[in-house]
Amino acid sequence: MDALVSHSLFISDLHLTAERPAANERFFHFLKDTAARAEALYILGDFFEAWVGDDALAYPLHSAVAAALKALAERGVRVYVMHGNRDFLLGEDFCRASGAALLPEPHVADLYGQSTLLMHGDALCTDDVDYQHFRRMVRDSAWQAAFLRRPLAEREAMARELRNRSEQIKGDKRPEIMDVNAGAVEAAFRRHGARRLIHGHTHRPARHGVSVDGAACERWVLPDWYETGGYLACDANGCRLIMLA
Ligand code: LP5
Ligand code: MN
Repeated sequence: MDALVSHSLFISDLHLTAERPAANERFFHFLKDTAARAEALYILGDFFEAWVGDDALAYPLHSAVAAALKALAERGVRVYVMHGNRDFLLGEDFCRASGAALLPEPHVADLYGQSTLLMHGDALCTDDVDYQHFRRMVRDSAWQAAFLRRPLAEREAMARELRNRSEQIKGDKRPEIMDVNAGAVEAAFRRHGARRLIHGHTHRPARHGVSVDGAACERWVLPDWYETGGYLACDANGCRLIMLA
């Protein structure tokens, strides 16, 4: 994207962890080489592999990531984060340390005159009934307050256990139920009166044309960063999905 044209960037599903240093390095380069030329960077969830509370800012990787975002924000790039299913406990301390503003989910942004609905994407996977049940439990504020009262090491151990269970359970789920439900997508377009939706979570990067009540809408799906990573760049002329080499 032309650096001189005002544009905004969208990323998600980086799953940053000290166990995948190559992906972390790719992200730090992306901030310097690419995001620094944008007017806004939107991080639409699952930025971290697992976030068990803002006291996890003490980890070297987490503080380095927050500091790098802060440096970007101080150069004048607006930085936004949205919760994903891995990092729904990102809170005020993270925002203060990173200079990022937390967006509610869903959020409608005015992108160069085009109303654009932003989501992580997990809420659209309504066929994954077990997951939606689990989601309601962990998004409950009383559940979260009780979880956050536990010691950090205990929360980490629970998150690890949950990750293992999730991987096992996913192996038994049909791939279709882990994708978005077409009816849920249409309902989201309708409810928010948007013609464009950007989300991540499914790790199936693509642009889908969707017709909603006769109106042409588009759904952009962001890539994960396990292998190469990539981002969506939008300006007044539209959006482009760019995979990193
Ligand atoms: O992220 P992805 O694509 O791998 O999988 C998701 C769904 N899984 C999850 C769980 C996350 O992977 C792990 C989140 C770590 C968060 C840390 C903070 C909070 C810690 C809370 C500790 C209790 O979101 C997966 C979906 C998939 O997306 C596709 O959409 O299918 O959903 C599941 O696998 C959930 C199961 O279907 C149902 C939940 C079973 C609960 C088992 C309880 C085990 C508790 C262990 C705690 C000690
Ligand atoms: Mn996700």
